[in-house]
Amino acid sequence: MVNFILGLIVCLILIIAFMLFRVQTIVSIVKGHPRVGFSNKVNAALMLILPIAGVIAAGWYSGIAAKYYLPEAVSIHGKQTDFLFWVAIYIIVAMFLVTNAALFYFAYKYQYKEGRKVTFFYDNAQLEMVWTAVPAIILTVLVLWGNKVWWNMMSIPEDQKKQALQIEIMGKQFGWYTRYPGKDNKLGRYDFRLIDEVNEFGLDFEDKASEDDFMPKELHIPVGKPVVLNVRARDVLHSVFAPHFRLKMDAVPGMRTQFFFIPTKTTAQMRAELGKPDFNYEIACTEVCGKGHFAMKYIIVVEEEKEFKKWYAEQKPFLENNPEYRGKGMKSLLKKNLADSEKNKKQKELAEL
Ligand SMILES: [Cu+2]
Repeated sequence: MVNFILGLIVCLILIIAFMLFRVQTIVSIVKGHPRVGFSNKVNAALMLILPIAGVIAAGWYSGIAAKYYLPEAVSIHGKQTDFLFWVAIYIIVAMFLVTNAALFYFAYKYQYKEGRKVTFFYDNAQLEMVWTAVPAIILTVLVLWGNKVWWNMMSIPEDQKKQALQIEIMGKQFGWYTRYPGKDNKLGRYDFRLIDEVNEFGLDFEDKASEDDFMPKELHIPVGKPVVLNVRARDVLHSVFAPHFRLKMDAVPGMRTQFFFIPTKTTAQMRAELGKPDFNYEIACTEVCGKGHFAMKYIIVVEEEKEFKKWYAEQKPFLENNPEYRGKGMKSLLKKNLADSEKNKKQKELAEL
């Protein structure tokens, strides 16, 4: 209520000020003075006050908004993208300030004065050259640099491809499921037709590479080592978003997407730096994927290589917990389906007789 009354008062003051200016203008016209009088000076002064007030307000709000910025980047490409981002922002802000300062200052400086005449020039090739060339050079540098950073992020260098840890992450309404390749560092084959309530990933256990695959409850990765996330979705579009690693990749049904990154700080280091002993890196889903979308949180644990290896060795393959799946795969499923359909066909024929 108080805000409403305050707003009303401000509106009334503005309306009264506007009416006063109108009256003053009409009076000066009646008196035979030129149309531009005091209000011309007020407008000119406002041309200086407005941008200065605007810059102060924007500076003040940037301080408040800083807490909504992305957290510190803890991946190699994350640092590169952040640097590029801030260089671009500083250039944009500097250009904005310079051009707008000129715009408002000129409006002030060349306010109406009796007897002053405008200078008319048709064209100025030098000016055109400068304001075409300067932005063109700056934009070319930013685009080429951005392109380099983009390809650094999206392509996996050959030497790191072999030693990279391959992890699969699957989005499903509503949670994330991860799979590690086990000792052979090779993720086994899968097929959606093999999915059931236990075999969530639809793993094909006729493929030897599937036999040692394991599915932990958290994503563990070693610090300073390349990691490849193989992303897929089981039902609708999801999106893997881990802001600390500047990692974001859509999980698309029926299509594998990939994200390559190298973490640079362990969870323990981050906890010590922030003074938050319960801090965790996490993944959130950034695709509005249904009612339980908010629940798609998954913890990432970054640890020293030694700890990671120890954890890795302790994990039990899926087959060890579910031995009844051993040897079950696409071939046997297709054979079974074929036999079933033949049986059905025969039964149908018998029924028709
Ligand atoms: Cu989702």
